[in-house]
Amino acid sequence: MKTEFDSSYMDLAPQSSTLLSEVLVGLSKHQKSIPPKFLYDKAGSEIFEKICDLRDYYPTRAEKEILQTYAGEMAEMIGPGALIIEPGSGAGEKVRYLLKELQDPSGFVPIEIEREILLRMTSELIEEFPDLNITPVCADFTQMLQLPITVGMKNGKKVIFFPGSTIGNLSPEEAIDFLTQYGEMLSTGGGFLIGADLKKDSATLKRAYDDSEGVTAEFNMNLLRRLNREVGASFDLNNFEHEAFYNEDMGRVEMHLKSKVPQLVRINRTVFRFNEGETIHTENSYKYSEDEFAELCAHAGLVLRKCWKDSKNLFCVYYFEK
Ligand code: AVJ
Repeated sequence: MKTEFDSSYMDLAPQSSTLLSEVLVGLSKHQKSIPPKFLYDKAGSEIFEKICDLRDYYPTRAEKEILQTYAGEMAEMIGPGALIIEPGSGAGEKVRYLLKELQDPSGFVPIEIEREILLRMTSELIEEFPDLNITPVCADFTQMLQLPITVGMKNGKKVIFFPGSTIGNLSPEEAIDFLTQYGEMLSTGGGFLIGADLKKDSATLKRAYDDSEGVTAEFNMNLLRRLNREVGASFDLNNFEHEAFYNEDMGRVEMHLKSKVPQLVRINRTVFRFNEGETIHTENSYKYSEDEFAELCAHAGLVLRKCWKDSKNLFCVYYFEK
């Protein structure tokens, strides 16, 4: 591992005790649930990369088309000397389109929960952009009140890059809180560049989250494997199955792990009972029309400057200013 960034590396990574306590809380609810961020351990992040290449999963392809086509326009709107902050940067594939076009960016701050993924992408970016000032932060971006203060101390124009429809994982209320909180660190002229999936027919959505190759099923089931390994859970993977559907009333795709039989599952010394057909809700993926999304962001005090869509109108990238 290269060490050029060690001096500025910030490690606020959550401990496995966080995983355990959040899972115990989630499984004690009437509708059992586990926060989607736990889907992205090393194996999960790798399976997610595969999802992004699936024919059935359109969002990544559509967003890349948008970035490829319009990164120049986006960079122009952002202007020179901006600090780019990316919560949940993952493998950091998308930010490259932007970094290539930006005029003298003052730095890049990727924030990622998975340390290995974060450090690997940082090493790659250092090779690719040797002049770029990179400050990797290993943290759960949904939990960190410290970050806006730390990063917010640096003055100058900041742009929060939030692609991939990651914002769709949050409920609208949580999304407004997130935008408001991160918006705190923006000075005037700063902004958000956000990718969000558009509303569309439920068959297309169903296919994207229940793909014919079973990769999304594998992604979802990996969570149980992780819990068995990391918090001593006793999930029998043969007794659960992947389920995904578009909940039109809520405007979101839901992903669940469904118990095929009545069963007991142990985590440490706590025993959880599952009825046949009972589910663990593992993820929401909210879909917004352009107007709905602009209105949501307005609640966080953000003004829509411009947005860009792909040629099939599947996905949208928005630029908001404070
Ligand atoms: C990374 C949250 C944007 O909601 O589309 C993909 C995650 N889950 N397939 C999404 C996901 C199942 C993805 N996000």
